[in-house]
Amino acid sequence: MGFPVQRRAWGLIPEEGKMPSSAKAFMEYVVAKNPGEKEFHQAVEEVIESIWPYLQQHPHYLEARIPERIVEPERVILFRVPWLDDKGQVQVNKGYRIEFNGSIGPYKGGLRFHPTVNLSILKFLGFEQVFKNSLTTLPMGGGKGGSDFDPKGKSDNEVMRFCQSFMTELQRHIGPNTDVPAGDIGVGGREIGYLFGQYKRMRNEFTGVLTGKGINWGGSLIRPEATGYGTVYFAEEMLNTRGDSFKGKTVAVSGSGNVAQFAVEKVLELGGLPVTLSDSNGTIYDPKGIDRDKLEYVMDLKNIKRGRIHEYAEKYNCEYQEGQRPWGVECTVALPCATQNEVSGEEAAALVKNGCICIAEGANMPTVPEGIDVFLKEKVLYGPGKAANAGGVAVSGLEMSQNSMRIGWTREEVDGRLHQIMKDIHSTCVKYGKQEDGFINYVSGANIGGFIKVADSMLDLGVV
Ligand code: NDP
Ligand code: 2IT
Repeated sequence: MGFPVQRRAWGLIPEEGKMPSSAKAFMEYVVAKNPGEKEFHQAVEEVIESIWPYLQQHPHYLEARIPERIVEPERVILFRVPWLDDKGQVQVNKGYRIEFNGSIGPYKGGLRFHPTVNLSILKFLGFEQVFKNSLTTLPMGGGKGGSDFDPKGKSDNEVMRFCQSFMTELQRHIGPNTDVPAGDIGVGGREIGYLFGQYKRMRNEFTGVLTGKGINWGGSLIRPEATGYGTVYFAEEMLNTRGDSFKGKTVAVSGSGNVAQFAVEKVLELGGLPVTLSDSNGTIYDPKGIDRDKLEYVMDLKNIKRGRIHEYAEKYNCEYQEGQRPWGVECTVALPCATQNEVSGEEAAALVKNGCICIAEGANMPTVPEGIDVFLKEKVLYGPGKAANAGGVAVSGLEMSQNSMRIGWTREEVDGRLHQIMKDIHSTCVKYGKQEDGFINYVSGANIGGFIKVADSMLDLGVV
């Protein structure tokens, strides 16, 4: 396309005009440039390996240095978050916002509050978000942020003071047309409220600067449900490709937070039988099924009482597997909805051995690379997070649209759009991931499908 390319030395071996020779060589470059960021390396490697053959067929991306540019965040903001605890003592946390790629729209992505949060984790999440947001069909760039603040055991007032301090700094970097954060682990409706309140107070403007807002102050119906519902809609599409559905299927779900709760709700609606939930302490296994009433109990336990999942086992007299994840139980569908790297290679093999034919990821990067290899080798239906959990950010995009228009759509309207978006993402995965033998490699499909729109936009915008 006549793009002026300045050929520069490649990677660690400065040799004029040398192009990356392999995905492996590219990864060596990424690791050398970003030392110690293992989760970020993992996320990049998955993408680069699957888009590599496509890049060979379309070398103009390589010539314009798109791979090197796409792995470098446009901006990383790191700041101090000082706050006063209930004893009047000063506490200090780290605050982050990664503005990863804004070539197709304002940066968009959640905030995670968890003691494990660091630069590597937020860069992996921001990188994934770039491709995920592209897949949604909506105009959103990719970003992520958060803090190593641990909301567990903190009083409501402490959480509020922390959120106010966090936003006091973050507000200068974000805006409804610049960067629009939302929730993730440890950030739900309560935190979004405190964050929005402080933004509004400091900027004196009522705009759609955050999504996941309360329904009375600019939120969208179905946003709380969207990630869980979307993951199940995506899994249903995958099952449909084999003439199958959720009806009568036993389903293992991990986590017990926002995504897990609404995944269970939608599985029940579609006639499946959810049998597990978990948190960072252990798993409950209820072979009779987590029905509507039990789910209400979990929602109250987790969202209001902020209790632990073992309390479910005591209330409903079922098995509690201390320190275990759910992947040892018999199930036909698995929905990892807790966190990254929560399905090991051995656990992936155990799932397949126990009859699991479909894995759809509500969480981001929950399966380790060896686990993904198992699923692809066994040719089960495997929907990676950036495709399967895109429903959350998709409805965030719909919340932004409603805010811009200052109107609110009905549940049916938003749910209908969400369902259609998940079907469209599935079709994109089929388009770019269907192999000659008919097997759909959703990893390749999602990565290539997500990449093209962002890469082409980067070419259009020049070397910026
Ligand atoms: P929540 O904070 O509501 O729930 C998180 C759940 O996962 C809790 O049950 C938590 O248990 C468990 N968990 C968190 N960290 C760990 C850990 N290190 N080991 C074991 N269990 C853990 O978060 P969400 O439900 O919003 O997020 C869950 C996953 O879904 C994350 O990967 C997130 O990135 C992803 N996601 C979320 C979206 C959203 O819209 N919220 C959108 C797309 C993806 P405990 O209480 O013990 O910490
Ligand atoms: O990982 C994710 O997609 C999210 N946490 C949701 C992001 C958003 O902006 O709604």
